[in-house]
Amino acid sequence: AVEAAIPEPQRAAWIKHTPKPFSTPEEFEKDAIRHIETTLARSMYNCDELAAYSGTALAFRDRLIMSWNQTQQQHTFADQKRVYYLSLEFLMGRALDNAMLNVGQKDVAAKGLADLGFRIEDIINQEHDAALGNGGLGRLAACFLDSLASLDFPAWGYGLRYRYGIFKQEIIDGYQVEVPDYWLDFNPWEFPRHDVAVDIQFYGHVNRYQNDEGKTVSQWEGGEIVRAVAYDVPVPGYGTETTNNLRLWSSKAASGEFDFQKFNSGEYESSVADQQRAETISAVLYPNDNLDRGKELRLKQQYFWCAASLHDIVRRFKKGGHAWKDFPNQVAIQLNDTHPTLAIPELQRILVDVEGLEWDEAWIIVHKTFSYTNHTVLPEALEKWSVPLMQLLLPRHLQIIYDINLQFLQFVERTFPKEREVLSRVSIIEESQPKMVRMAYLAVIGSHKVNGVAELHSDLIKTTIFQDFVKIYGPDKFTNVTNGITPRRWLHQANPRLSALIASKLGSYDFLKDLTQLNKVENFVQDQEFRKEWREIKLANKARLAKHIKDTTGLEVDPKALFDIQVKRIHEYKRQQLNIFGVIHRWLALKALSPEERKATVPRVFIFGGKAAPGYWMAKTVIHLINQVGKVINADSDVGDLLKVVFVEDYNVSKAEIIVPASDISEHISTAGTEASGTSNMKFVLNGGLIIGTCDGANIEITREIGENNIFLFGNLAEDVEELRHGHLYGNYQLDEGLAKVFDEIRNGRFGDAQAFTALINAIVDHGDYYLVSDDFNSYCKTQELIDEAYKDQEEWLTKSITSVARMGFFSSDRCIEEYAETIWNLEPQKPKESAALDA
Ligand code: IMP
Ligand code: B1N
Repeated sequence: AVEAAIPEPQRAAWIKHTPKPFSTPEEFEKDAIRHIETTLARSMYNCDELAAYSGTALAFRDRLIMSWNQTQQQHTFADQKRVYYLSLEFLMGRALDNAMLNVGQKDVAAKGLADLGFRIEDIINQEHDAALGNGGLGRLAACFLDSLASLDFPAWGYGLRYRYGIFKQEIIDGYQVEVPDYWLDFNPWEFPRHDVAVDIQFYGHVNRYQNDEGKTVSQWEGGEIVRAVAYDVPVPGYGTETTNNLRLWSSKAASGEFDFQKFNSGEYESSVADQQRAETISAVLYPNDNLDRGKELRLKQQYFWCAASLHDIVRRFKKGGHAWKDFPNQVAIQLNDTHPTLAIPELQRILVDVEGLEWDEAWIIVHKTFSYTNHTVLPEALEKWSVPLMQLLLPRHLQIIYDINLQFLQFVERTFPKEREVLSRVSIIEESQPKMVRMAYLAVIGSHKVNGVAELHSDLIKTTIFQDFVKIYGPDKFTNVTNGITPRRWLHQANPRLSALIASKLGSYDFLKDLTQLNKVENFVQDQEFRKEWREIKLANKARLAKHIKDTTGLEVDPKALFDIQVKRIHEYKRQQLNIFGVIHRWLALKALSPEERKATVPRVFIFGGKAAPGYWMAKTVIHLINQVGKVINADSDVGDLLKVVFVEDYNVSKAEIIVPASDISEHISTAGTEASGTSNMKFVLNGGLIIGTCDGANIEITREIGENNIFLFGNLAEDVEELRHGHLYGNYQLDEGLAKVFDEIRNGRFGDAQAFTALINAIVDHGDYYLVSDDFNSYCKTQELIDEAYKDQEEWLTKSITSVARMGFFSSDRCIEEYAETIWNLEPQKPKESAALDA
C-alpha cells in the first residue's frame, strides 16, 4: 500500500540523474567549490575560513541528504515499526566533524581542504554549536539519535526549532552574564519543509452534540491557530548508510502573511504583532535544568510540539493503510521526561474526536504506544500545570484528562476497595488551590512502560514518587535502562589519538560499534610502549586544555599538575559549593605548611565550568564565589603553581570535547539520591580520567564495572539522607569544624564583600543544610587527600586509568538503545540495502 507506483520512464530518468556522492579529495573539492561559488556567491578571492566551512558543510549535507532520502524510502517500503523520540531538548553540538567521521570521509575532506589552503581543525572550529538543550537530558537525546542511526533503527526525533538556544555565558567581574544565542544566521544542517505544515489550535471551547448515528461527540472549536513548519536535520549513523531524521517545528502565524484585513484598515502594527506572537512559541529554549516554573508559554510550546508531531506521525501511519488497532505495531513513542505528556491526551483526542474510535479501543492503542522515561526525583522539577490555565488553553484536553483520571480512579477503587486515601494520593488532579494536573502521573497512567535512568534512580522512583503506582500496576511496568553515551563523539571525535591507540592494539575501530570490545585493552596494561603513549596522550590533551585556558582567561596552568574538573550545570544538588569550599580548605592547609613541606605536595588545577539558570540566584552566587576564590588564590605567591582555580566560560558541547579528555580527576559529587544518572561521569572515565564521586546515579554502576579500587567514593548514602535532613531540622545541628574555618575566611572578607555570600553560608548553617554539604565535607576532604597520595604513584595511576577505560564498554548508548528496543519498543533494525537493490 505504501509503494507509490512510479511509471518506468520517470523512474529511469530519476535514477540516472540522482547525484553521486563524492568519494575522493578531488570530488570533494569540486562539490565544496561549487557550493562556495553558487550557493554562497563567493569566490576564491574572498573565501575565508567561514566560507570554507560553509562549502564543506554543504558538500557533506548533500551526501547526508542522499542517504537520508534512501533511508526514508527504505523504511517506508519496509512498512515496519518506527520509534519516535519526543524531546524538548536536543543538545547536538557541532555537526560537521561528526558527519565527516560517521560517513568515513574525514581524511578525504582534510586532504581536499589542504589543497584549498585550509587546516581542517580551523574549519571545524568555525561551526556554531546547535545548543537546543540545557544539560544531560538534552545531550542524552543527542547520543540516542546517534546510536539509533548507527544501529539502523527506524527512528525519528521530534523537537522544537528554537530561534535562541541556551544562552551564551560571559563572566564579567566574576558574575555570569547571559547573552542570547542566535544561532540560525547560517545553519547548513537543516532543511526547511515549507510543505510540511500543521495548524495547531489553542484556546476556544468544546461543543458536545449528537452526530448522525445518535452518538454524543465532542468537538474542540474556536480559539486561535498557529502554524507549525517542519525543519529536518539529517542524523547520520556511524559506519552505515542509515541516516535518520530529527524533525524540529518552528511556529509562525497561520496565514503566513499579515492579516490583510487589519493591514488595510490601518492596523498595521497589530497585524505584525499577531505574527510575532505566533513566532514567540518557538522563539526560546527555557534555560532551566531540573526546574519547573509553570509558565504559560512553556505549556504552549509543549502542546504546539506534541500536536504537530502527533499529526505527522498519524499522517504517516494512515499512508500505510493499516487498521487502527495496528497503530502500536507501527508506532512507538518515547516520552523524554514529562515535557511531552500532552501527547497522551492528544492522541486520545485524535482517535476519539477526529477518527471516531470508541473511548476504550482508543485508550488501549494510546497505552500500548507510549512509554515514559523519568529523569529526576527533585520535587521542584516535577511538572504540574494549573487546571485553570489548561482549561483556558486546552479545554478539550482537560476534559480528556479528567476522563482518563475518572477511569483510572475507578479501577483503583475496584482493586483496593478499602484504601480510600490512596485515591487522592494517585489522582492526576492535585486538590490544591488552584488545582493542578500532575504530569508524571498522567505519563505513568498513559504508558505501558516507565523507566528510570540508572539502577539507584529506578529503585528510588519505585519507592518514592511512584510507590502507589507500583502497588496498583505491579512492578513489571517499572524498569531501568541505565544511560549511556555515544563513543563516536565522546571517544573517537573528542580524543582521536586515544581512539587510534586503542584501534592499533585491537586491530580495528570495531570497538566504536561494540564498545564491550574495549575489555581487550586490559591485555595491554603492562605493555610499556602502550603505557607510554597512553600517558603522552593524556598530557597532550591537558596541554590542549591549558592552551584554551590561556587563550580565554590569560591564566597559565601547568599541564603536569593534577587537573581536577567539575563541569556541569550549576545546581545546589550537584554541589559545586562543596568543591569550592574544599578548595578554600586546601588553600588554608597549604598556607599553613612550611615551604619545605609544600614542596612535597601535588600541584592541582581546579577547573570549573557550567551555566546557572538566569533566575537561580543561589547558583549564580556559587559562580561568583568560584571566581572570587580564583582571583585570590591565583595571585597568592605562597602557593604559586601548587594551586590554581579556573572558571571556563560558556561550557557547552564543543568545549566539553576539549575538557573531557583532559581530566586526571573529575567531580560527580551530588547529594546521594539526587542525580538521577549523570552522563559526564561516563565520558570522563571513557577518556582515562578517574573520578571522585558520591554513591549516586550511575557512579554506582561505574564502580561495579571498573572496580572499587579505581574510583574515589565518599559521603553519606542515599538511604541515610532523609534521617540526616530530619536531624538537621529537629536535632542539634553540628557544623563540620573544617567547614567552619572556611566560612570564617569568607565572612572575614577574604574573597571580597562577605555579604555577597551570606545566603550560601546560611543555607547550610541556618536553613537545614538540605544538600548535606557539612555532613559530607570531612569525607570529601579526606578523599581528596587520598587522591593526592595516589597521584604520586604515577605508574599505579596509569594502571587505574587504562583498566577503567577497558571496563567501560557497558556505558555505550548503543547498549542502552538496544535495551529500549528490546524491552520497551519491540523494535527491529532495518539494515540498509544497496541502492541498486532499491532501484530494482
Ligand atoms: P513521510 O513519511 O511522508 O514524512 O516521508 C518521509 C520520506 O519518506 C520521504 O521524503 C520519502 O523519502 C520517503 N517516502 C515517503 N513516502 C514514500 C513512499 O511511498 N515510498 C517510498 N518512500 C517514501
Ligand atoms: O537527565 C540526565 C541525567 O543524567 C541527570 O542525572 C538528570 O539530572 C537529567 C526539567 C530536566 N533530569 N531532569 C532534567 C531538564 C530540563 C527541565 O526543564 C528537567 N534533566 C535531568 C539524563 O538522564
